[in-house]
Amino acid sequence: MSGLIPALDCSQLLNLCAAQCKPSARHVTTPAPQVDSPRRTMSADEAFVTLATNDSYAKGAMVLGQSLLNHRTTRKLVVLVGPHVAEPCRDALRSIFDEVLVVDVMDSGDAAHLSLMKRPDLGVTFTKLHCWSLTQYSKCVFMDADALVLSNIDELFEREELSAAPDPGWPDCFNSGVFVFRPSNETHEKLLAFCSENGSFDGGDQGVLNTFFNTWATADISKHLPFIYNLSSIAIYSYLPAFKQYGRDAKVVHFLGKMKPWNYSYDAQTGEVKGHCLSPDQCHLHPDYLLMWWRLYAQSVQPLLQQTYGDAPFDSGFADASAEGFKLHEDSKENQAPLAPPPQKVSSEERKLRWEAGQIDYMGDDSFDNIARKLDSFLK
Ligand SMILES: [Mn+2]
Repeated sequence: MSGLIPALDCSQLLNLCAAQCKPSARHVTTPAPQVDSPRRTMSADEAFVTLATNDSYAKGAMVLGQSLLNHRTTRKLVVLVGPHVAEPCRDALRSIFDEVLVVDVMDSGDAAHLSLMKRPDLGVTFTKLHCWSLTQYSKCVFMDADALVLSNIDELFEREELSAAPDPGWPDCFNSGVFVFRPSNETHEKLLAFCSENGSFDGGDQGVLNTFFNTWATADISKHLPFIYNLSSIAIYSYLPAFKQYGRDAKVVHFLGKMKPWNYSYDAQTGEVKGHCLSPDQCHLHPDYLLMWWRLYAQSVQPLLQQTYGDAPFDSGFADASAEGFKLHEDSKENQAPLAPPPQKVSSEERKLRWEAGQIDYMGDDSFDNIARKLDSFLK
């Protein structure tokens, strides 16, 4: 099953089906990025800031940084790295970012909440709070390393602290994957004190920041960033008609959730992402955005890592026919074979286009049994 069939309730499903009956060919178009753009004239006291606590997130940070460069940002690029990020990764980061700063990981220590969230890795994102200590800058935009920029977003610097987009799960909270802030030692210290006194209601930085900046939801609408500055892949599938209407305006995609683009692999020969939707609960990532991420990685980041690692082995993320992941993918395809329409092989991209054009394969891939199985997997 591809990521076609979203997690919808019955009424949404009906809306969707009605929408499908009209011919519409909405799909994500790839903006043509300017690769290897010359170094920009820079605004020295404003910066985009991201965070990488391990080598995987470092790859994400490299893709994010490169996407900002490709869209010709005029601001500086800063990455905070944890002590475990390997030296060759730091070297690669240095060729994309203006500053690579090592910070100590500051765990929230709130293990109960963290396990509740089933995201034990979230504790380390407390390191994010360090971004307030970057007082060499007057204003910054923080972006998670699992974000990808689709167009120039320098206009975000016209906003004030704390500006952010609503969280798709609870829109009265902001999502802390993209936010505008003003570095300040005073705010930094207040945040740390607040954090140690009150903990975090979700065990992560988003809980802390939302209770600290607790007037965000009501006080000043100019601090609500439009959702297109932090479009989470989960939201795409929970409100597909809105994505069809507004998705083309997306400026930042945020690969929210457990599965990240770097958890897949990429076949550079065929240009296909491998392992997408091996299991239904991993299908949150929109295949077009996932492919965009991997193309950028293959074009600009992997060659950089190849250089900094030299002869030392590293996980390129590229699929190799002999690799275990590839075999797994092939095996799972074989297991699903009886469910698929016999010999005619349709790519998931093609199926999506057909679905969107109202050409739904009711007897095959899009059969009610398949849809029901998909819904069950989300509702269990
Ligand atoms: Mn994130």
